[in-house]
Amino acid sequence: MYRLHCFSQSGNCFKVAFLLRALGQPWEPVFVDFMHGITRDESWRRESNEMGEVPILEDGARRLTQSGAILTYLAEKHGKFGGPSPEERYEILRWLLFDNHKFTSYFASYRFMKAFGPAAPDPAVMGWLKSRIDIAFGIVEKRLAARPFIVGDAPTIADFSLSGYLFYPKEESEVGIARDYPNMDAWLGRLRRIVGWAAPYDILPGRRIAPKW
Ligand SMILES: N[C@@H](CCC(=O)N[C@@H](CS)C(=O)NCC(=O)O)C(=O)O
Repeated sequence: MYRLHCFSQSGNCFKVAFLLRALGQPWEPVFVDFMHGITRDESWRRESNEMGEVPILEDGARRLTQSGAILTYLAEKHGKFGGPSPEERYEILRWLLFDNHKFTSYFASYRFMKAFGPAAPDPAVMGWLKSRIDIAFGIVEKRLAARPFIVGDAPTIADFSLSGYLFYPKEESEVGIARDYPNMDAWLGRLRRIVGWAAPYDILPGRRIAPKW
């Protein structure tokens, strides 16, 4: 049985949970009290992840972190969603890196400050992040005009990675995907139809928090 260290607000955790479900693999959640700062604790870092981050996936004695590495591990191990050829696998890696650097990272930071931050967000910081989101989302929107999934005709872990934060309620970010990004909106609809998909707050542990700012 896989064990996924996670919490409900984390789209990075959702990426892994969604893949485990789509692969039909049983897993149990291990709740990480991120909102009360556990991942900044030195002993947590020593015992769980020196990078101070979730998700963490336990597979027996093996412990993996970084959602991109975890998705790659699971796709290879279970022979699904990892791309059939070396060319596709490099293409998937290219999009995982883009996602971690520019797509998820800016959007997740923006949403966190808007919905869960300890103080009202600084408009200058939010404006800068939003400009970076607009560029990254524009790139994916254009990409999806020509193909149903990020790498081609079938879903891969690149789709699980890029979409991880986009299934959360719009009120948490006020970024209107349905209004501004029709190709992404249709793509999210296709991903929702993958057997195993469920809304993040229905499958990840931890209390739901109303958006604060
Ligand atoms: N690139 C990492 C990002 C993970 C990440 O930033 N996780 C958040 C929770 S969603 C976290 O633990 N952040 C702690 C921090 O940034 O200090 C991944 O994809 O796993």
